[in-house]
Amino acid sequence: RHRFWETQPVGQFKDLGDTTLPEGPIEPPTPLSEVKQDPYNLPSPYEWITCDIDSEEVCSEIYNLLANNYVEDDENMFRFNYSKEFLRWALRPPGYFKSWHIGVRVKTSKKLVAFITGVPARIRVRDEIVIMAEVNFLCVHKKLRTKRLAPVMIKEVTRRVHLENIWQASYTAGVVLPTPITTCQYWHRSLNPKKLIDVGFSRLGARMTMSRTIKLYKLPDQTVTPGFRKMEPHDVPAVTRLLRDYMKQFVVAPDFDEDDVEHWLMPKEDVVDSFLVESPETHEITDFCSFYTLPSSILGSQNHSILKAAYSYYNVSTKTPLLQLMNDALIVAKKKDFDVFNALDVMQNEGFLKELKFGPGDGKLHYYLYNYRLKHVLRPSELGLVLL
Ligand code: MYA
Ligand code: JJ1
Repeated sequence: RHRFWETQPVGQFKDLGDTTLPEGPIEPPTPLSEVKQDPYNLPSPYEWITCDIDSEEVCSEIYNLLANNYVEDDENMFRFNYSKEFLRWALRPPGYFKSWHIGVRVKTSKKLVAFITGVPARIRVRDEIVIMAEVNFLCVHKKLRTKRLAPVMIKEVTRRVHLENIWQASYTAGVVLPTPITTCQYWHRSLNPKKLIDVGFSRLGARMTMSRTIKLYKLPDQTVTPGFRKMEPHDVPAVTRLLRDYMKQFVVAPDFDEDDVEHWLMPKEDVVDSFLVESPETHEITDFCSFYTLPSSILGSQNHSILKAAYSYYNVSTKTPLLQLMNDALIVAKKKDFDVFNALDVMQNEGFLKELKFGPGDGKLHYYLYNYRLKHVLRPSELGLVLL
């Protein structure tokens, strides 16, 4: 069934439910001298490149490859359109390795036709901190699909990760592979229902008119929580403490330090937005919410070419009810002209999705670990990890 994945150190379908297998690494590390020193062979028309994402030209080539060939929904109506600024943010976290930004070019034309990336992360699994690569942006040009290029790219990124003495990875996919640690549901909150309906992202509900629908999704102009404000640089230590304490409850979650929080959560225009609640009395930071900007190209519409989507990222509520905090997040997202606010049913998100008028989407997201076994599949609410 899975001729490539059956050869890899990942949980296999046949082992699901076998609780005699231990939790933890599936294979031990090998001495670095035993890691293959030269790249895997590509079919002869192609060559490996290490992408210099500092270069405006290279960044544009990656942007264009992804904008034309990356993930689509099941009816091919929308395609993720990560911005260049977003890609630079996603690919240059603290301690990143340039060698993990891997492209494939056609030797003769130098055209970029495939891409895969890793970035380093400390991920806590129960009470172990595991150094991992987060693998993302695997993309093969539409004209080169089903030629088994993806397994070579995955093996090459694995080799380059091993060369840094890192032996585990985390990744997500819309497809089922051996074997998910959990499967999450996408939920969507309409902010601009008329546009969403016009472009086929959503439909008029039964016994609903356009004007009733617009009224249903109306939001206040101003946030309601006293002390709700944008995160600022001086908040990094307090937000780190708040987040670290909150993330303890999840089985799998990032182990963020202040450098990570500064990189991943400081607001960056059109990339990531973060807000917090500072108690007007004590000036304590008690709550936090964030979302990232990931537009999609609209493939069929006469009237619109871009769907502006916000994706729920990390949220922490200790004092403000999560429902109210996320309602304020919706209010600021609407003000920033997002068309839709998306969220997965991870962490405590189930506690606000239905109440805040999110509806389930037609997409699922499967989460995976490479070379790390869990005894049991997790519930989405046990997962504290959001990948971009
Ligand atoms: S998920 C986003 C993936 N990208 C897209 O969906 C964009 C649009 N699609 C494409 O560009 C292509 O269809 C891709 C496959 C490139 C996805 N993850 O070359 P093929 C397996 C893993 O003939 P193509 C993201 O970026 C498939 O089951 N494997 O197929 C995270 C089959 O293997 P098997 C996948 O369609 C990526 C084989 O590939 C995926 O031309 C994490 C067929 O290859 C997928 N999304 O190309 C990667 N889709 O026969 C793993 C298909 O066994 C990282 N396949 O079923 C693992 C950790 C590595 C680091 C380890 C360090 C220690
Ligand atoms: O966005 C998604 N689905 C939308 C559009 C569906 C268009 C037809 N297929 C959707 N819309 C309904 C919204 C509605 C609003 C009012 C309330 C009820 C709901 O369902 C889906 C997620 O649901 N997105 C995708 O399919 C994109 C791919 C997802 C997998 C991504 C994996 C790759 C990431 C790797 O890093």
